[in-house]
Amino acid sequence: MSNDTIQMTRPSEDFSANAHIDRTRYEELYARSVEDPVGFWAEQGKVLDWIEPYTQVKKTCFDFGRVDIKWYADGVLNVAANCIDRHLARRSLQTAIIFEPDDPDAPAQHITYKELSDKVNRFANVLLSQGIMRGDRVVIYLPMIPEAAYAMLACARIGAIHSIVFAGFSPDALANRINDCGAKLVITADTAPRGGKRTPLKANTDAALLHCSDKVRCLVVKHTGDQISWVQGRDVDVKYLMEHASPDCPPRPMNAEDPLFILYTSGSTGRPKGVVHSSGGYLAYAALTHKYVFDYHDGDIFWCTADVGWVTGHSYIVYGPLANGATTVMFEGVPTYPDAGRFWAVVEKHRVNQFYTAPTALRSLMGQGNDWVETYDLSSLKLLGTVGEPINPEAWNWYNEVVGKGNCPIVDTWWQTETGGHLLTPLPGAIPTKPGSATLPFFGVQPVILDPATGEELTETETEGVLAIRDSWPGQMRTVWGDHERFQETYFQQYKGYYFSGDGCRRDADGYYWITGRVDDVINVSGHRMGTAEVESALVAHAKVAEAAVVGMPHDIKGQGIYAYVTLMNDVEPSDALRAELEKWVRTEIGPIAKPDFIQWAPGLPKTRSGKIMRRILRKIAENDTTSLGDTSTLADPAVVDELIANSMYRK
Ligand code: 6R9
Repeated sequence: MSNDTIQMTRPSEDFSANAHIDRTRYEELYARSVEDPVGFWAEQGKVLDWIEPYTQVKKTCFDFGRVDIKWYADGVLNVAANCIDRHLARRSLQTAIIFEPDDPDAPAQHITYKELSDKVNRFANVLLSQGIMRGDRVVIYLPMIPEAAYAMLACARIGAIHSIVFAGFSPDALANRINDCGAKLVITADTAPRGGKRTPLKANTDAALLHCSDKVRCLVVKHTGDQISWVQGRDVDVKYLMEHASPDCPPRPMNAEDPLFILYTSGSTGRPKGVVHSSGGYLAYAALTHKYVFDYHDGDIFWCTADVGWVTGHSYIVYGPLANGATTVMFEGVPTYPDAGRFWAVVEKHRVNQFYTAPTALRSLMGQGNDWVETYDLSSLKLLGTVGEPINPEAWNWYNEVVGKGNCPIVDTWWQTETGGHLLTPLPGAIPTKPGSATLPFFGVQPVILDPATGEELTETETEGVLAIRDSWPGQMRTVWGDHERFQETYFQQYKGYYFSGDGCRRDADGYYWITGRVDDVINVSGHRMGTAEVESALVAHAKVAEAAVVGMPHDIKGQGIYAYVTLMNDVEPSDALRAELEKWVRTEIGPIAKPDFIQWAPGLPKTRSGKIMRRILRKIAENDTTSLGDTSTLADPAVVDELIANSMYRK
């Protein structure tokens, strides 16, 4: 037995006996899913209701230059009808969405499937009245309020493509996304309460729209009633129009491959990419993973704490749960407001059964002491999940013992915006877990570990390299909006014949996968992806900055922090005031999540003779690991490195 085996936590017999999938079933189904993917997915696609059933199941080509991914291509369905209408016969009075507001004293809302249907139909009619048609793009810039789900489903109902922009992003970031996808309409709210503070979403949208076509209209949800400015002829009060709209809007039949949404995500180069997801394959995959990975049973209360601005919110607050007729919690607030017991207060209040969050939140709560957890009755919990970044064993054990009381399996789910749903994850009734490992693949997923230098598949069980996926799964992204070339180059060029994830990975003697983090220039700050290139371009856009290089640094709570090396213009003197100014600048250029944790003044950056910045060295300095800088012989000026080390965050 390997050391890794010793730390295994097995699901209890009770849990396995009641789970959808136990060990035998997992092995059987997994084998079938990779030996006969067409047969397997033909069967699984029945999780949805189809207006026209599919006869073609899978048509995928991973050959570089001709990458083409299609699932259920001749099937016709409507995503909103699958998330709402088909449940009405049995569940019209069941709660679909529990809305828990930021203010703990404000009442929660229980929105039934019937009410959800009413709201979404009206919202869809409002969109139609604004001239939105099938295939048009609609940007959603909303807080975590039920209207965000109504807006998504209303788009799906009429065949419009939504693109949600996280409410923490700045006006510039919003404008770039509106322009990139050519949106006709943006949906926002007056202001967004979060942790007792308010974000001026409408004012941000006003600022963004100055940089967009004057044809873009703006629907406003009056949520807080805060004072906002109003542009006649452009701005529209959604709630008012919904009251006057018909509660009946027939769902539009859509092809399985019609895009459902675009979601922008950071990559290692250039501007964020618009990841495009399909209607049929995406929804089937979100529904199946939600059911099996969280072992969701009828009547359970499911809570995913993500924001709908990220893919986790798309797949596991809205689409997966609602496709399964579940009750899903939407939480407007933050884990630490009004105090560090908020998550657990909400679990107790709504009798939550499955709870899904990010390691960064757990690490920040862990530091506040166990009393915050122990005050509340968490006996409703059956399962816990994590997503977004590797979880350190210390946080895993705390989650398991203090939150789960040793009774709840933990699913550590590895996936990406691009993958639509979970790829590596334990199935809780089937697979023993190890703290920090995403364990084994979901049905139909064929992970491979490649040698980063040669691209060869490493076939030994115990090995380490980069993680790629052989073949396709229905939830896979289909393209980058407006740039299929970029899609191919980003994911299929470096290692031909595979989808390349950008993550490093180790496989242990039991065949378990351990994600070691990104191997590209993407950093993961509190589970949010940030391209170093984006932060660099924001910094160099400042008049006093000549050059900037950004890398990740270890951070106790956030997992990774942002470490920026900044070279100032010749006549500019460094100062603490300038440091604060640059931090503020990045916040307004991109958003608060991109604010550097440390800015180091760098009179020079380590460059090769051809002028390429040697990021490897900058990473080592930011990690305070300067004993093994590796080969520095190609540096144009080695003295630069000593100077940077002497002035690093750790030496000051
Ligand atoms: C769903 C989501 C994707 C990147 C991914 C990886 C990291 C996500 C993880 C994990 C270790 C896990 N990541 N889940 N790393 N263990 N369970 O987070 O999507 O925002 O696109 O980020 O997040 O590095 O490549 P996205």
